[in-house]
Amino acid sequence: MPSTNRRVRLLTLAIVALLLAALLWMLLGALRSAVALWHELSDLPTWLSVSLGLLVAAVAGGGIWLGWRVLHPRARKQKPVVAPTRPEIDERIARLEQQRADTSQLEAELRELDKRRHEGDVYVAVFGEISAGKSSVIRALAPGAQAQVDVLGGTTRAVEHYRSTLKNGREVVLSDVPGTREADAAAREALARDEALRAHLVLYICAGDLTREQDAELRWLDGFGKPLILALNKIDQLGEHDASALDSALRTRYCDVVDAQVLVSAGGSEQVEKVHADGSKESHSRARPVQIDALLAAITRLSARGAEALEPARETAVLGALSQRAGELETSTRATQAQTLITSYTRRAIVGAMAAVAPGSDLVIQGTLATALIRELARTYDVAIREIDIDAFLKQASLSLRASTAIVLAIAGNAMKAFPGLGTLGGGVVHAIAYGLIFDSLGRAVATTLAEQQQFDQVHASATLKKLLAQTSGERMREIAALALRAHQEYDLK
Ligand SMILES: Nc1nc2c(ncn2[C@@H]2O[C@H](COP(=O)(O)OP(=O)(O)O)[C@@H](O)[C@H]2O)c(=O)[nH]1
Ligand SMILES: [Mg+2]
Repeated sequence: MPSTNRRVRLLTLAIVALLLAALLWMLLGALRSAVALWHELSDLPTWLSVSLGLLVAAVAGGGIWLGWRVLHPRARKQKPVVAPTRPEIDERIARLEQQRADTSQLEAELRELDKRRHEGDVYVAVFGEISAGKSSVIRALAPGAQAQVDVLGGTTRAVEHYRSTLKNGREVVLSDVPGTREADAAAREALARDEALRAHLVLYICAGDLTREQDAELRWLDGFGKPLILALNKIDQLGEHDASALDSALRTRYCDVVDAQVLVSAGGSEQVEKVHADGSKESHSRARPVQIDALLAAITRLSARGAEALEPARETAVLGALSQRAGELETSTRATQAQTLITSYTRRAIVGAMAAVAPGSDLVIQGTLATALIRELARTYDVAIREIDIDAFLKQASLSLRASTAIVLAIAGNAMKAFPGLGTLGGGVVHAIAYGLIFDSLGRAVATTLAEQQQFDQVHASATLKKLLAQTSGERMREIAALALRAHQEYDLK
């Protein structure tokens, strides 16, 4: 007797063969129509056949072009950043403060925003890879200026500010984010990005073609709508021909992104060796010639409108970044609040189980307690939740729990063996730990759903609950065991 498997395969083969035959038939039909059309066209007057031919070519060309555009979407210009208003940010920070979140960094950023607005200076952030020549550019633009070190936003890493007067008399503050060690590259980059957001004008220094990351960075900076200058440094190293080729390649790529592109040679210094007549050698450092006139002109032109006119784009950038950071703080604050709730209810569930005169052999969720936990979690996450949905969810959870009672009890039993001290507490403790595991899992499952979906999705919560009940990582079980031990001690004292 042929197996069902074989029959299914034979049937599939027959269907595939039929489909292929149909496809071949259609292709032949299309070919025949095309040949017939060709004959008919050649009978027509020339002007008509040429027009029809052109029409067919245009339709075909259009189709190919459409396909190309769908497969190769053009790199779009960065969308402008949408920032919240100042009162919105103030309100969110006040709310976070009420929830005892650490808002000191956000407040420091707001203070810095206000401080720079009141000062009225034009801030120019000098941005670029390590060794691109940022510090050299600053030395060339502001010879002799002393660094003022600012510690911003509570970070211990510093941003250096150099005050300088341009040739047109405009006073600017140039900012540099120093750092040379690979180890702190990520922190330095984050600080440099924040400083670019706080500036009125951004000067992007590169010393060669841009990498994919630098390209993304430049486009990201453009999204804030502030004047952006791309300066290709170290052109003395490139030679005239290569410098001009790279310059025009960058111009083609970034004409929509930057407001000015200049070639510079910031100088720096080099070691030169002098050979004396007696053959002895002497080495000394020599300053390279500086070429920054085009850069000076670009900064002068783009800062001509003054700090006040450039302020709105700066404020948008800072408020946008603040909004994102406030969002991260809101998320972590809620997670902490939810965890505190879950721990407190898990403890209550454990105490309840220990106090029960005769724990049942089935594990049924303690309904009142579970309802209260879910309601409090919903309040934490600002999600409206209906009583009827909580009831339905708990009913479903109890049913699937009943089916896995043996597993949960086995896990609790293993925890007892693994954590010294629990074993001596007696039989009821296994149930107490099982309840602890159930409440901890229930709370985490509901909190995850609320956090990820901003709504109470029962199906998602049930699936997460099942996963968490089976997942008994050492750390979680240790916490639950510790709660059980403490609850037992307190319960015994009564
Ligand atoms: N050849 C050449 N070297 C430069 C130029 N500008 C800077 N440098 C050198 O590049 C290296 C890094 O410069 P630096 O300003 O410290 O870069 P930063 O890390 O971006 O601040 C130093 O050795 C400089 O002397 C330039 O225009 N031409
Ligand atoms: Mg430097």
